[in-house]
Amino acid sequence: MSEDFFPVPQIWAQGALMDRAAREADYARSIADSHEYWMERAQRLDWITPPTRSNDSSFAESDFGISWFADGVLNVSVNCIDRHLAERGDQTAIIWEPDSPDASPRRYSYNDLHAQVCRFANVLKGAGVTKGDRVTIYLPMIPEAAFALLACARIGAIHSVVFGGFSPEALCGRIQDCDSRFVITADEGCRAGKTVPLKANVDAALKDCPSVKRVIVVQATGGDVAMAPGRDLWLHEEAAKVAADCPPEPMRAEDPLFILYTSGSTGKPKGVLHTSGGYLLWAGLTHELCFDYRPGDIYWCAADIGWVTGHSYIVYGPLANGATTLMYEGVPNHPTPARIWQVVDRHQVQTLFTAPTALRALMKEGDAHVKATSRASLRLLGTVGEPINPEAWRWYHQVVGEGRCPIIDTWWQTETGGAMIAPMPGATDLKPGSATFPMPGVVPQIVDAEGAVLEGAAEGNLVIAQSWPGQMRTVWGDHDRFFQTYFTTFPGKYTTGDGARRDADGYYWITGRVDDVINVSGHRMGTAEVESALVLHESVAEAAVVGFPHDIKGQGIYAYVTLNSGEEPSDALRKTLATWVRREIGPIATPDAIQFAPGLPKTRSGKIMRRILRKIAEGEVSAQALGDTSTLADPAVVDNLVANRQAG
Ligand code: 6R9
Repeated sequence: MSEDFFPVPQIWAQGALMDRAAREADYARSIADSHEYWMERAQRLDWITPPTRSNDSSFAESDFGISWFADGVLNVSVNCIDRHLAERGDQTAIIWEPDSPDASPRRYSYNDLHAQVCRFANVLKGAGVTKGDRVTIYLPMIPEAAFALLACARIGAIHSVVFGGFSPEALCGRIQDCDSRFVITADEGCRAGKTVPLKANVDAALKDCPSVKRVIVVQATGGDVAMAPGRDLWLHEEAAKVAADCPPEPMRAEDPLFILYTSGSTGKPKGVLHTSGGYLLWAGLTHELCFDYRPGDIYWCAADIGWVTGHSYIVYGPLANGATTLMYEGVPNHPTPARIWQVVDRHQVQTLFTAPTALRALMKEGDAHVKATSRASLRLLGTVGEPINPEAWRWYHQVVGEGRCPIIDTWWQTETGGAMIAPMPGATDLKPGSATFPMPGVVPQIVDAEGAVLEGAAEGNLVIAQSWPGQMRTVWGDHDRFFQTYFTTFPGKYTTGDGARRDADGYYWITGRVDDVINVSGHRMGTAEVESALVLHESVAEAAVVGFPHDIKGQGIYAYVTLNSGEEPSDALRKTLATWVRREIGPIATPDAIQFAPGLPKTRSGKIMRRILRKIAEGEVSAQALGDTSTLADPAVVDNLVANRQAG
């Protein structure tokens, strides 16, 4: 890894929110005077009843529970909308850039946002949604996606957003898991010039979800879709019938705000639950600290609302801070690799927040597409989702930002609600590839396999020693799974599932997952999920899935498949299985390579030795690389695997 050093750039050296000394002092206070610190920070929100309590959490089994600001009462949508109206009602809250560069962008002021969200909230109420109900949202990147989240928050409904790229099967599972009776979708989505049949996918999913009573459909493309009488409602028709004002529901700080499903090392995705007060505070605070947002800035987080980054840094964080947030319907490199930079110029974006996988894809197309645009408005460049390789970091810094913008590499997870380890533009000297230092109140530790805390320069498992406001509160419907998954590997600490190194200067470097989770284009994928999908196919007896290095995606999906006896391996079957997984989960889960394996390397106790499968997928096939295979039940299996390796 690179050990280069990039001091705070000129444009941030003065007038930044915090300089280095201020950041250090703020952090020290957040730990030493935690209660006072968080009581003060809580004032950034508008409370109906201000909290008197701060952190009441424990990671110990005996009194396990996460709770912040428990006696406070607030409404999240009021904090994101109403409280800004007096001062900036006419300021743009959301800029929407459509998929096609030929279509017109749309702008919504905070006043517009208020009316849109209130109407949407009244439509939901009219459809029978009440406080605490789960509402599944399956939408493309259109403004109504932001309105839908905030409309749920306004009436105290719990939203569960399902990424628009997921299949009907995946959608169905997520609707069933949280027993959702309401779905919000659109006729179709539009991405990279192609339409996505969202309503048709919902119809397919709902065949196995009899609990769903109402489907609210946004007219996005105007495409022809079937509407089930008595179940499906057009949003625009219903919105015309209701008032443009909707009184906000008072919510306790620990009332649920949303569920978001994410992959873990076991088969079934987990419904990560976030609550109202702590989450919003964390999203807003980290948005302010990491991006040093200034009134008037145009801020663009190029994520999808289907992932936590979209929740925290397109919607909740920026809107809580009264910012102007840009939502982009399309993909960064369509219709040309210059598209992302053209959008920057078109809207004079100051802050751009994207993922390493997008940068690698754009980098491959050459610098000319970047240089054909101005990008003079840019002051800060953010990244999230996976470790950024120093080469992509440098390209982002030198070619995109022309050396003047800091790279804010934010490490965090769906579970953490917002950034945990990240630079601040005025305070942090950067090292390419390092997420640098913890946010206030975050106590990262590096522990060895036995859980011993390593001090100073060290490498090992990354854990967090105490709670922070944005921490997830539970796994929906399975509190024990929450405890077992995150707090038992290293008792008394939150296990992140990531490995990390801390260098002699105290900088943190995330080295990637240490569990069976892989990161494909910044999307989390449990290998077990792909395996479960494969073994559902009638020809498949057993499957083992591992990640392997991929130039653009970061990691690709490599599947070893053992067929049922009598089944013949063939290229056609390989294609069938790839399509099968795609249909079961979604395009992001499509295997990049499928290798038919008469047998998998197993220990005598029947455990698959993934270490060996990973090495072979990586192309490391020497006896030395494969290591000790003597504990395998049948060491000859390995020779067959090596001989039949697929080029990923
Ligand atoms: C926000 C988000 C979480 C996993 C996480 C880690 C990886 C995210 C990273 C990063 C290195 C960064 N990850 N940001 N690794 N540097 N800046 O991505 O949430 O989808 O839950 O993924 O992504 O492995 O554990 P989520």
